[in-house]
Amino acid sequence: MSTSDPSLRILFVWPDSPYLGILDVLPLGIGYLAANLPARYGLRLCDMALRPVSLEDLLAQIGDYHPHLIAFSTWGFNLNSTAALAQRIKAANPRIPIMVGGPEPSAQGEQILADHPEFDFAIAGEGEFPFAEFLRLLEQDRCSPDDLQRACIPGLLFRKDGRVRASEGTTWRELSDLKPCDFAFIDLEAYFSKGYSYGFHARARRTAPVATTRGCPYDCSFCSARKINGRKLRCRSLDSVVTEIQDLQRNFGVDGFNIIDDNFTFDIRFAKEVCRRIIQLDLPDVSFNCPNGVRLERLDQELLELMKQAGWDWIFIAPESGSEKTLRRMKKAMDLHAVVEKIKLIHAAGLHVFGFFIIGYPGETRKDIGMTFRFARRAGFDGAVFTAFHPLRGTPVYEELERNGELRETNLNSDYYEVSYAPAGMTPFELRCLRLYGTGRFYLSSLKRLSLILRHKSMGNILLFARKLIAS
Ligand code: B12
Ligand code: SF4
Repeated sequence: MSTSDPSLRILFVWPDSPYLGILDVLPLGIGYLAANLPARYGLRLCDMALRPVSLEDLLAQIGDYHPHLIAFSTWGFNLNSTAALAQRIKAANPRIPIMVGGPEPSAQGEQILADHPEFDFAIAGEGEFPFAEFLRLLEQDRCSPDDLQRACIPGLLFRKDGRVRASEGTTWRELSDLKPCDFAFIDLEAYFSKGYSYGFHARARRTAPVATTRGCPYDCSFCSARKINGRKLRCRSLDSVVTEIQDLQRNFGVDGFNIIDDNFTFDIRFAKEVCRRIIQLDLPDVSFNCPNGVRLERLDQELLELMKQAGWDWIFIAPESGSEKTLRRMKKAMDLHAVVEKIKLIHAAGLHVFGFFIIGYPGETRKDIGMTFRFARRAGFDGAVFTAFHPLRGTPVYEELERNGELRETNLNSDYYEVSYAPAGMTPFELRCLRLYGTGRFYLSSLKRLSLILRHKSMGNILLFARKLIAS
């Protein structure tokens, strides 16, 4: 990727985090940015989650490489480590600008720069286009606040006269020209050798994420995906999806593909075409999974049969709650009777069904949580996970809780296993106990479910998950 005398040198950093222990998140954002930048730039990645790097080593790398920009990819779970590293880098190298992008800056918008003087710039939303635009200016030494204001790079956040400024416009573009993630740059092979594996695959040894669409038109009040990818569903070209799958299989030996779209089946015709093209590829011994879940109202018999034929074993859906009251509050637009009917359809296609549920949503009582556990047990799910509600910045429910002074800030920069919120009348400890109880009862009340989960090849992941549930 880097040339011998690049016009710009960019050092990407993917910081480690206590919530990244099971290596299930890849620095995909960095892989996409790298793939979509002009070849004349020199790019390096310091992946501190993959290989332990001390602060001294990082500072030495910076001294050696002399980057023109240091760029962090930042989620909520690594915000603390990003900020701590940026402070130390700034103290040692005050002239090197630091930029952050990713889910957390997208969710926070201007607040990320207001709270963190150690970050010089941020980009909210999809990064490929605005980052390339920003680097074009940096290359020409035109990054003064006036230059940036004039340039109007969508999603860019910067400071002018001590105030945070945001450029107008959305960063969401059609995906026809988007190059897929550069998996060699993020060293997928090294991730495999460290045991990276994600999703529910019966046989796969090497799994990789593939995105076929971006965007989600739904309004779930706990979700911040819209802030990153917007509401309009945009599809990649079928050819580029198929080529990416073939390349991953040929170059990295990938045999388990995780479609990580927010809403793979939203455009049901597109999803069917993807499946048909996968079937035509006739790849031996590969499996597919949608580990983020799909909207069940966008599933029909034909699609389910195509998914089965293409290599899906499990369908993940996210009813989130068994309480109609909570579902209304979540703006989930989910009909629980329809869930039961769709589960029958999924089973009829020879597929297993896994459910995601949230407990402890604002306004919930023990009765609501009990309804969720009962619904999960009785609706026909073969597997389920119950996570405690985690308020994410940039979501309507977070803003509502903040407005009402209901937010007990415990550890928001963490993952869903950490119980960082409990609704009025409950404690985080009680929610932890309820989560264990609900999970235990779900699996122990059905021999079929228990044996299905115990026989599963992803058992290593399941055990790690169970350990997290108990330890948190
Ligand atoms: C697939 C997915 C996962 C996968 C992992 C995918 C991976 N990267 O390997 C799995 C299922 C493992 C996962 C796990 C979690 N996830 Co998740 N996940 C997603 C999902 C659907 C897509 C993420 C993704 O990889 N997209 C593709 C890449 C290319 O996008 P990206 O990283 O955002 O990068 C783009 C931009 O952000 C930006 N960008 C990124 N970095 C940088 C850097 C710079 C310098 C610039 C300029 C731009 C930039 O440009 C990139 C290209 O456009 C998003 C929702 C969404 N639509 O984003 C939620 C989402 C990111 N996840 C979320 C959460 C909360 C989690 C968990 C913490 C939940 C949990 N179980 O506890 C865990 C992570 C912790 C853990 N250890 O398990 C939240 C994040 C909120 C936040 N502020 O951090 C999201 C937004 C969903 C939500 N509920 O709102 N997730
Ligand atoms: S939870 Fe899923 S369906 Fe709801 S808004 Fe987020 S991505 Fe869309």
